[in-house]
Amino acid sequence: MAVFPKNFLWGASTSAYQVEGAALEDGKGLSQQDVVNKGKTGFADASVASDHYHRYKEDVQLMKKLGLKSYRFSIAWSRIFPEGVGEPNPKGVEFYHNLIDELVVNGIEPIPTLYHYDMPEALVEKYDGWIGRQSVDDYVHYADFVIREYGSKIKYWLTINEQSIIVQYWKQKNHIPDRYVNDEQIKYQINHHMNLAQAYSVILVHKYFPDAMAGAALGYSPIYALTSEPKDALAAQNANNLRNLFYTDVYFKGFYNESALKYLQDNNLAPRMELGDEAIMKAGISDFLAINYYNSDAAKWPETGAKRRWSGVNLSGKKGDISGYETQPGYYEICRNPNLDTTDWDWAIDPSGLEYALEDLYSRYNKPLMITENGIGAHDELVDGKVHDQYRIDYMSDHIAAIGRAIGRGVPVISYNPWSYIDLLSTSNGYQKRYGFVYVDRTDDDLKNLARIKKDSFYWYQEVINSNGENL
Ligand code: BGP
Repeated sequence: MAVFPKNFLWGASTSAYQVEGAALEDGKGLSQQDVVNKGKTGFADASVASDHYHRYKEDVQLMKKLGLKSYRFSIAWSRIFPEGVGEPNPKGVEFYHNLIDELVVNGIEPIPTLYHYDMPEALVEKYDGWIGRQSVDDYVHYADFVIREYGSKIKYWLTINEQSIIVQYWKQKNHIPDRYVNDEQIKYQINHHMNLAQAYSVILVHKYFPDAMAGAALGYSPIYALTSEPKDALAAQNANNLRNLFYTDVYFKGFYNESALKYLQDNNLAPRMELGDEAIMKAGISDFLAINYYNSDAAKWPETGAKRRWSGVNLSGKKGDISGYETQPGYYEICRNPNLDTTDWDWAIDPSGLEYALEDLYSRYNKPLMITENGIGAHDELVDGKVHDQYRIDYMSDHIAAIGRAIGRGVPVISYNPWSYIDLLSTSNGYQKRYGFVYVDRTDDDLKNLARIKKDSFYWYQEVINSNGENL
């Protein structure tokens, strides 16, 4: 049974600072990720990454071989405006024209993301980046230029990548000046500024290119109740409000989820808003939602007297090393789901969760959906010139089957752009955690030759695309 529509956009994803390198070349300014990643010990930084800036033509040829119908990438704000504002950098502007043209000529739909964690460092120095309200105007200046410049070649614009994850891991995803590091309200303030920026970019796409569509790419994990105890069901609902609907309600209704906002207000965490902000959010309603789906979560009712705790991480790649789970007193506590296996980084593997998310989101908002990330981070090994990544094939084939089932029940899914097209700088573990269909021959401390090597999953995905999702 052919469930995937004929024009389904089989694709893959990357982001600028994780793949491009050339961090200070051809006039590019530093981004906050160039700075944040320099501070991580034991991992590569963003200065060379996968050298895509110099090898984009070779990379696009490989994409063509793979059979990609779409490629999701991000535009580095600091390549276009090295100081964040002012005059555009011609070489930076030219690079994305070249990349987009190369994709189009090879029959691959370019899907650009305007912002993927990489605020220009100059604006962090000037007014603390997204913490400062000026960031909204400067983002609009950037987005206005980029949308006009490339818009005639673009059908789908992704506005901001993963506001939810930027809130959850605000210190890793932003260069936070020292004086704010204990101020947890700041993350919701950053998010509020991003909501305005994201709404404005939707408005700009509609203004200049009424036939194009725009939406955010959201890190999205459905949340199950740990047990059938009614209190656990309530906890799961609360967690869904604060971790998911807090974003999607803004994108599609133009206002914050009431339960989540009230909880933040009661705990002095709510964003400060100005008169007229809601009108901006309402004017910039998204055309679709793109989700980055890796795992589901579970929640239970927190114990009386439980203290607030924020999300922990696993930075070792050894199962069980996660440093803790989020607790919001009187609201929810996130916990491990005993029914699911996890990756080496403790991310629960749950294809049904993707099906659940697609159905839930479509029934709430009735807007088309894209999958702009999905995949498994692993310690891939290059042996005799080959990478046998059967675990990646298993992971993706189960997730694609889940998408097929959701489509079969009427959910309009436009694309599948798994993470990642090629190995790149993992946000948490450099080159020790790989995601690509294409192996890049380098390690964190040895650049080697950066050669591109097709993994087993490359050949498998080629056949998936070729059969339009029939042969998994
Ligand atoms: C998403 C990001 C990506 C990517 C991916 C995997 O949150 O949008 O940029 O890196 O997660 O995360 P990690 O590299 O930490 O494994």
